[in-house]
Amino acid sequence: MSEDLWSLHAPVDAELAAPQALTGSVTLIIPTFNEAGNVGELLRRLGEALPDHLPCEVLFVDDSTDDTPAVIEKAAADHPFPVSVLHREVAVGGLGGAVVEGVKRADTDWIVVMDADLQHPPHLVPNSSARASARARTSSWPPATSVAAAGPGSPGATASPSPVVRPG
Ligand SMILES: Nc1nc2c(ncn2[C@@H]2O[C@H](COP(=O)(O)OP(=O)(O)OP(=O)(O)O)[C@@H](O)[C@H]2O)c(=O)[nH]1
Ligand SMILES: [Mg+2]
Repeated sequence: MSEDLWSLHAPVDAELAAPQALTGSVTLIIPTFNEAGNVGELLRRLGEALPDHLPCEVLFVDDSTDDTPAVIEKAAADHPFPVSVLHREVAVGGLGGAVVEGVKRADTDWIVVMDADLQHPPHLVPNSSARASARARTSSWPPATSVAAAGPGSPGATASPSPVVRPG
């Protein structure tokens, strides 16, 4: 299967098919539940994948009962991009509620939602976000903030209000 599900779900468009320059800043929202064994490796892979010029921050929204927040905080010091963790004592809404909480706090142009369990390839984040950005530029409905979500097994694009790209 192609790594880029955008191309599987969106109409083929020469402009969108080509590598794009991403316009704007990105918040990576990563919901976590007991991912202490994965978050260090995930941040390491993100560090390799995210280009220096991409204004990007990582926000973990955590409902864990293990030491995931402490592992994130320790690993965060090793990365050039801002990494923060919001630990919720009460997991209102579970996974979905965590994503909503992250979206509320993000103030960047773009939001990418990805899992912490290493199922979503970080190296697809930059270009997939850029393609969402390009699509927004050619769209008739300019969203103030658009959402690019990373994840396998779900639609590559939705109608509105935001373009959704899933680079996993
Ligand atoms: N904050 C928060 N994160 C959650 C919760 N449940 C799952 N997650 C996280 O959400 C992401 C997706 O969860 P998964 O259990 O991997 O879901 P999935 O990918 O659909 O299922 P698998 O195919 O079994 O991996 C992971 O990063 C989890 O740690 C929750 O209740 N709260
Ligand atoms: Mg998973």
